Amino acid sequence: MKISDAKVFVGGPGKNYVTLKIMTDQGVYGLGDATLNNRETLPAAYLQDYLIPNLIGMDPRNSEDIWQFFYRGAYFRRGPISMAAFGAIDMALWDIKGKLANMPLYQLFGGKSRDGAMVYAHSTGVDLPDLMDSVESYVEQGYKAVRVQCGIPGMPTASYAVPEEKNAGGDYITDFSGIRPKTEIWDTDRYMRFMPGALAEIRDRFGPDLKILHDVHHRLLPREAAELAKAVEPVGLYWLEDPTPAEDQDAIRLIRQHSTTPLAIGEVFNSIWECNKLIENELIDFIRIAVTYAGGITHAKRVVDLAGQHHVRTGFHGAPSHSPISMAAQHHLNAWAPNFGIQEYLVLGTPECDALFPSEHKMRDGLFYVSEAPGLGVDFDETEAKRYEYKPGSHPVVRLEDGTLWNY
Ligand code: GCO
Ligand code: MG
Repeated sequence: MKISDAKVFVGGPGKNYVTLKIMTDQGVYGLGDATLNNRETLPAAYLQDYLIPNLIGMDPRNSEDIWQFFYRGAYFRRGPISMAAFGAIDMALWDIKGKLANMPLYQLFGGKSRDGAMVYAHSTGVDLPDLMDSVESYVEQGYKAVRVQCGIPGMPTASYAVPEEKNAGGDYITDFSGIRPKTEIWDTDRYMRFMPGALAEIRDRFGPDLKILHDVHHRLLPREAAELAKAVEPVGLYWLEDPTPAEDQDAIRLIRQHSTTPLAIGEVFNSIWECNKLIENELIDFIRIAVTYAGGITHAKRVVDLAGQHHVRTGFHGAPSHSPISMAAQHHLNAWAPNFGIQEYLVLGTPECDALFPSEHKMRDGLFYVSEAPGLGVDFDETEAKRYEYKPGSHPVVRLEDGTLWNY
């Protein structure tokens, strides 16, 4: 059996999804997602210029050897661009494997450990009452877990994941007005004065059962993060995410020494080599890698297995920049993983998105149920895809009030 062709599509409804389709000489095809948010043309070029010409003629069943060929064979290893490109190939090869076996992917991992897998939604508000309304609407829809992000009184601009004004809608992460980013202004003191009390009010209003998550998005210094983690202990957060920039892993040790608040980190990691020490030293509670950015199912599964030996649960990244293809790969891992924790899930199910990526996967009452279709269980409609093209966009950049550049 041989790979006969592979194509890359960039575009989608309100997102630049990078979709890979691998064809075989036996008619079976597989799908992968190489979307690297706001840098989408780069994994697409890596696929087109280097990986696909090597892929043609390979036996698609040898997904492990193909992964090793691209990873070890690249010489310059890792990094988000190459790992997203390998990740898409790997997902597509697992999709083919599942279709050949006529089994949904979770069966190839070892079957189901649960029926519905818990997801969390993003609630956000320009201020606390606005955020409370947003949480309320998710609770009413049956969600068991929500991430809460709130506008900070006196902050000069909206900060991470907070709309500029009420009901602004739109995409709060990507600005599609061009390559040059807009600027957000950040003030740690205002954040630190406000956030612990706001989280406590959310807990009081919604009671003990709701799982509350909060993403600091890399904004604090290690000592500040330890102070926050300690201050929010009475709230009983499900997790505190990315309290400090992920490059400095000793910072996590400092936070850990001062607080028992559960820590989640890893959405920007690309390999096991960035999280093995954090996991082995049991410094984190949740590992946030994404199947796309961490080299596909083959590599992500190694991280999940290592994490399982150290009481670290999964909390795969699921920002809206991931297409339903990589989300399906994660949902299959979630159905299987004995150390599954939670899945970040943003409702992708617009009619346009469903038309482009048809599937039978279902979300109900805050739990995700994978379909029984073979492979990933998601298709890709190439006719629909013709409606979309690449639109340049950017993440915002963050500065302090005096102009110093900070972490987005
Ligand atoms: C999350 C993430 C995202 C990132 C985004 C960047 O927890 O979902 O922090 O919101 O900001 O993926 O492209
Ligand atoms: Mg995050």
